[in-house]
Amino acid sequence: MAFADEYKEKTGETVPIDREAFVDKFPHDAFIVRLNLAVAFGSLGVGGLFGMIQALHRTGIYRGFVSSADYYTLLTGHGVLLALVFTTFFITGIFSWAVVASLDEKLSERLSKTWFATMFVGTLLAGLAILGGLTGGPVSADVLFTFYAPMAAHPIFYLGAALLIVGSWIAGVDWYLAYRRWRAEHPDDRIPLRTFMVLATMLMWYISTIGVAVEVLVFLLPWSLGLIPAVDPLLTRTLFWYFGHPVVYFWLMPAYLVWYTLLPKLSGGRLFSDPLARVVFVLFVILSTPVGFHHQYVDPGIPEGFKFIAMTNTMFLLLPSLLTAFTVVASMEHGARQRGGTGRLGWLRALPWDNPAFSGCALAGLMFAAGGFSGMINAGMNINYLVHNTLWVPGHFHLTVGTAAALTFMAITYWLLPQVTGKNLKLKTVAMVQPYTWFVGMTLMSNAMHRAGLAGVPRRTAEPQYANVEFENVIGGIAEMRLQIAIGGTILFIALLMFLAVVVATWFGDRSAKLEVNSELPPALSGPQNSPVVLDDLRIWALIAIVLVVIAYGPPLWSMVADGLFAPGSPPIPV
Ligand code: HAS
Ligand code: CU
Repeated sequence: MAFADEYKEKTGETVPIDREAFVDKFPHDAFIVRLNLAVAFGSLGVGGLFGMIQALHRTGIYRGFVSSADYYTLLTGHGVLLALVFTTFFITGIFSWAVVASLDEKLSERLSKTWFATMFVGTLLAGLAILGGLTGGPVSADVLFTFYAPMAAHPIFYLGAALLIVGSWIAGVDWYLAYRRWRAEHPDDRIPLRTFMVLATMLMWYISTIGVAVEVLVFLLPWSLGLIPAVDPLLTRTLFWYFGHPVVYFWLMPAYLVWYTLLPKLSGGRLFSDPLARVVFVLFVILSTPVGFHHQYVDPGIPEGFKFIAMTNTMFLLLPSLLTAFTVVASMEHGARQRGGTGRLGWLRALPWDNPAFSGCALAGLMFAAGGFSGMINAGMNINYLVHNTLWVPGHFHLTVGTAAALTFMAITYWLLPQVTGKNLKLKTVAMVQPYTWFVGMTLMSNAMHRAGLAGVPRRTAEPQYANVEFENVIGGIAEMRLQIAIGGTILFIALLMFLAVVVATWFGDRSAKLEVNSELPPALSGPQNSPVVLDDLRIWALIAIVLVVIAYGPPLWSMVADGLFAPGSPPIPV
């Protein structure tokens, strides 16, 4: 029912609608965004529950939920539902909003329904395969969210994963076509920043998902169907990690889109520099992919020289995030000073810490500073041997994907949901406290995970038998770290329930005549006109990205396939 009719039915009065919300202007696109958000938040709830169960299980605090054998089923569900499903659907949702809102151009109704349905069916198949593991039947997929060989899943898991990715490809086409329609009418304009960010992210996504698509469609799926006798674990792992690093920027870049384009407004100011934001996204396009070997430093069969190239590229790849830290904090400071903030650090107090959309993004950024730091440690070839496969690594990625991305996504939902539902936020006090609750839970959990990793506690296990290890020179011991992880994990689950309560209350609330938020974005202090037009020519950056990928991956991949496509192992090439 149209909003005006519904209002009249309820109140008997006719109201002039003074809303120019996204949902009023683009009802179908708002519907698509809502569909994506619904799947994202459903996965978030289930995946988060699995997370709390694991935290309690592996720390030995409470082991009554599942057996240690089923732990891996839950661990797979946790990783897939949160890192792959929640993120992807939230991203396709917010990207659809970003493209439509910044171009003032609708998406294709047919195409958007198609990509959503493809992704949704894929998710159902993969989800069923994973949960099948709990039944003890023939369908299972206890392969963890990295799902490479030699562990094997039921074919429907691989099929589901493939559909999720193919759906995201079609979504990219939908956004690109909207851009083309806009371009036909605006031949000389610069690409609006939000759309530029979406297109750059998708370009990186196309280049990097080729690896996982080949892995799944050429190797894992035929292998699980019994069509080929064996796969080469090194080759399939390499194809996975070719995709496995850029996928983390597929999660991060949408958070950066929020930090660059929305956080300055939420802070009360304007983006410091639009050109710098474009440079950052171009750097991600170029450098995100030729670094995957930093996940394989300990793998035999990959020449050290190529691992070294990956390490060097990874260190260059810190640059876009360091530039982001500068630009985003400068924009926040500008906002704070507009709000009357003064002093060298005193301006921090003038920021709207009681607005959850703001505080969530700012706390996510703060935690990412720590997560980025542990990433630098991971990236060093020699120091990686100390932390690889320990609990340090989950400590790192709960700060990055689990906070920089996830908390930003939750925070901006408080701002976005009213605009795609036409309903003002409910349970505002719960929303206000929620980002802080997440922050406290994550501080406890990730800190203890990093320290436990240094003490040698392994990741990916239900039975880390380290109860009696004394860990000298640092406060507390293993028991204290386990307690912190369990308490932190439980607090995080509570924060998640708070978030979902706000979402559900808002979603099922009444539509509002006037929205408390609006989507007008102030222009950047330094606008796109201050940067060269070539920055927007994504074809050039794609070409450079592909050349770097060929240099980084060509020779090692060739040596892996040269000894037979399905044969395990390969002779190292001297460098
Ligand atoms: Fe990572 C492993 C290296 C970033 C996710 N990473 C992982 C895994 C995941 C993951 C999921 O080199 C595990 C995979 C598995 O299951 O095995 N990572 C890095 C490096 C970066 C990095 C160098 N990672 C991420 C991001 C992720 C993510 C982003 C998800 C979203 N990572 C590694 C390596 C491994 C690894 C190795 C393999 C480890 C192993 O041995 O297995 C860099 O991109 C980080 C750069 C970031 C910074 C921080 C900049 C600070 C900013 C904050 C600004 C502040 C604001 C707020 C806005 C340099 C931008 C201010 C607030 C106020 C109040 C003022
Ligand atoms: Cu990586």
